[in-house]
Amino acid sequence: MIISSIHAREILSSGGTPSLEVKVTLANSIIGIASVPYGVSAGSYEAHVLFDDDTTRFNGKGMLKAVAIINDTIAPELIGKNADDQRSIDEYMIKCDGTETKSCLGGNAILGVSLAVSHAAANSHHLPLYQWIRKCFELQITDFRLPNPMIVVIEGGKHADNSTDLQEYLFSPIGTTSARENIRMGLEAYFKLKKVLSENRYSTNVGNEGAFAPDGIDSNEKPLQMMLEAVKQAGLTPGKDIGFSIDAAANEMYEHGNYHLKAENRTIDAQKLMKYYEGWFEKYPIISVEDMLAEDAWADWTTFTHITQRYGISNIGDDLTVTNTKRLQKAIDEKAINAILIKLNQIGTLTETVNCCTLARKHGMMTVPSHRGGGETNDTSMVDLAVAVNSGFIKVGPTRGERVCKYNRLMEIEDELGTKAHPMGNEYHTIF
Ligand code: 2PG
Ligand code: MG
Repeated sequence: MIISSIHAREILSSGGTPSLEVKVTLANSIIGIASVPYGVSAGSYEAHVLFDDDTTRFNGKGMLKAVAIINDTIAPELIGKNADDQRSIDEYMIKCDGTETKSCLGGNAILGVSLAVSHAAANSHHLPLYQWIRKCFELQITDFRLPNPMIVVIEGGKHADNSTDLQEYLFSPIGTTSARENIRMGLEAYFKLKKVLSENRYSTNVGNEGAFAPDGIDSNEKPLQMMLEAVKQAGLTPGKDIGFSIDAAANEMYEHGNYHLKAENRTIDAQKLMKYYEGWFEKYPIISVEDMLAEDAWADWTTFTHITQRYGISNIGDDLTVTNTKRLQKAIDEKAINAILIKLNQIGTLTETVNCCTLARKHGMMTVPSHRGGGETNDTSMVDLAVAVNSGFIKVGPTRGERVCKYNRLMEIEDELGTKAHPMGNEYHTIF
């Protein structure tokens, strides 16, 4: 399993701006290929994305510097090493970088190599990536509990600035015992939502993630009303077949200690915002919420976790925790969350991502691997990761190639595992 070459190149991400693809070749000629996404509403504590900052190309967003770092700096160091030693390869890159946020080599460069190495090793062992992740990290998990889909259906915030202040409203289908069927139910309700939007005279154009981005919506609650109507029109039972989820990406609404709701033309403090949300918990079948408060508002997060727990709702950290075990440990200590979003590129190596999932599991927390907003790619490693660690959900947009390939991968895994797979369904809270 000796690495014989590592080659990176600049590719285009879903937003039309560059990203990275890395190919690792082993001495036995087996290859592993991975590409790296990045976010639009990235949290401040995420691993550094190394862009070129050369304004003559892609407005400075080129990735040729990261490509050169992989080909000229990282590759010579790793050639000759054993691709099976994922942990030591990742640790070696972390050490070479030497910074807290991977600002020297770039989190994007490091993650590209980390993932491509894992794909090469998995291929070499003739194992699907999810099986290899379990094996190489010696995860003590034997069951396969396939994640439910968490499907973005309406988007706003930084992903569609003409729409709601909150970034994402999602359908979380939980009603069937098949990942494939849950995906189907979620998408059928999404199609009905298009009809409901039109009936309410809203545009059905879409945002970054392929979810609807209704123009000129003047209430952040309105999407929930229309989602309820759509689920009913699809012949499904809200809360039983499909729960609702929200990602406020509240940091983007946070201004000088308050939250600015532009669509509603008002600015409110955290207490009022939490009351506003709680009103929704009374009326709608909300099963999980994410980043409902700013990324450093720790005390408010703790208060909010108490509120969500009363309603049996998962309070998910994303920008708050950035897949970082240090921030997750703080969140555990402060009881700030009870579930965590997982994004490989937030931390920058497969090893640290798996460590974060393991810490979350140890504390009974559901993990939710997620796509990225504007700079997504066709890479499906996040799905294999979700299956490897028995995540409750995977969060992905409803349409567009770079999103549906994640659902297609999940369905492929379900087919492959056959009766060995037990989809999460409504047991997503439980850690298996
Ligand atoms: C989020 C993500 C994905 P972005 O906030 O959860 O939807 O958005 O990748 O833009 O940070
Ligand atoms: Mg988020």
